[in-house]
Amino acid sequence: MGTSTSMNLWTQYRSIPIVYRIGAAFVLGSLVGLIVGEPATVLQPLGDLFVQLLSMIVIPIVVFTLIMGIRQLDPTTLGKVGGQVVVLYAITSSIAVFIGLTVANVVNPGQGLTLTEAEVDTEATPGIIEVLLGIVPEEPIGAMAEGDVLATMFFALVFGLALALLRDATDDPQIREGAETIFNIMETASEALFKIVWGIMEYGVIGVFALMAAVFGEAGPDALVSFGLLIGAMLVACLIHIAITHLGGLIMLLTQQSPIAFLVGSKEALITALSIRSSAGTLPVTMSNAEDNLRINEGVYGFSLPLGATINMDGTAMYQGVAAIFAANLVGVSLSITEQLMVVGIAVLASIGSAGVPGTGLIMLTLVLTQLGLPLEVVGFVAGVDPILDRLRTMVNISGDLAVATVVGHWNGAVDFGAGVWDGTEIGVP
Ligand code: DAS
Repeated sequence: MGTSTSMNLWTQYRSIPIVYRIGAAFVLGSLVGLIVGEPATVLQPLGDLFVQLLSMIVIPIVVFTLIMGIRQLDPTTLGKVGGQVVVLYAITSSIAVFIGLTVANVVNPGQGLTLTEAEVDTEATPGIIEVLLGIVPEEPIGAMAEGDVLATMFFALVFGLALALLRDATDDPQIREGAETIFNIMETASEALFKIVWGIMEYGVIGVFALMAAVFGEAGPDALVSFGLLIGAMLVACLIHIAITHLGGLIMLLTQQSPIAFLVGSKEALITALSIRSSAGTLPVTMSNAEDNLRINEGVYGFSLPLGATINMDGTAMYQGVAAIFAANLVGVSLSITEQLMVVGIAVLASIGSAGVPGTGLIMLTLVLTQLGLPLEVVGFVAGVDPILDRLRTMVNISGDLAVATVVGHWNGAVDFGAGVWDGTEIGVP
């Protein structure tokens, strides 16, 4: 094949929007995994590279974007924005658990299955006090090095606020100018990081293909068939929550914007979340969608999205409800309303202490099952298909993060949605 022909093919390939190339890789990878089976897991390292590339820039993006966000926001409004974000996170996560429990009570996943013996890790996530204290880093650079998003956010928030106050409330012109210079440097760094994000997404076509081939190669049709009801119940609950809570309640009711436009503007982040099962790893793409497509003010998303990637996990909370009913059915018991309300409380609180990384929901399940006195073997039992369930959870987590950011941006006059009616056309996305 001549050079010009291959160049022409390459140009045509690049002309296809990245999100469609990644979506095709997702489907093809799944089919290859189901056809080839176990040998397909040899592709796993190519998928791991994609996740590592995204993880590589999570901390820098959180630091620079959050500080840039504060630059946009007048420090006095941060309290208002922060309060609105946290309250909406708690409300939507609670609704998610109720939806999960309701759907599971109707579908009744796990009935007719018999529990097999399995070793599980019973280490529960840290207590709520420990989690809250852990937000203040003893060593900020250490927290960044360890990828502790919450502690990094806290330090970036405090540093950004200090810079903003130096810029706005100091008589010394030299200090004011210095603060502005640091902000300018960070703005350039933030732009450079978003350039890297789109470069990583180019590789994502290969990474997503490999990830899906490996997971379906390992799980195979038998695993899928035996857990069909569990996956089905989770899928239905996710769709109901996204449709009613995120699109109906948050986007249409609270911002009067088009839900389709919201989905179109969030698609890269949703597909990435489905592919890599990590809210933290998806964060660079989530922020890019907030900036370029949903056109939310950096002052809002720069604060709400890193926080959301860590503490706002609607999908994860919902899964605790679905899996609790599945576990109860596996051992032939039914959960009382009080026990199911306990699941709501545990799921919402535990999600605060859980990081947005693969498998968080599975670890959280040990906490819920312990509290309910249900056998921990269930965690090992569902672990086989968790890579698939985790993708659904993470997608809902990201959808909730972006929907809340859109509402809070709208409330604070910080969403321009294309100067009026935002028709969902992609803006600035290669
Ligand atoms: N994978 C988690 C996340 O990144 C969600 C989960 O495991 O429940 O949000």
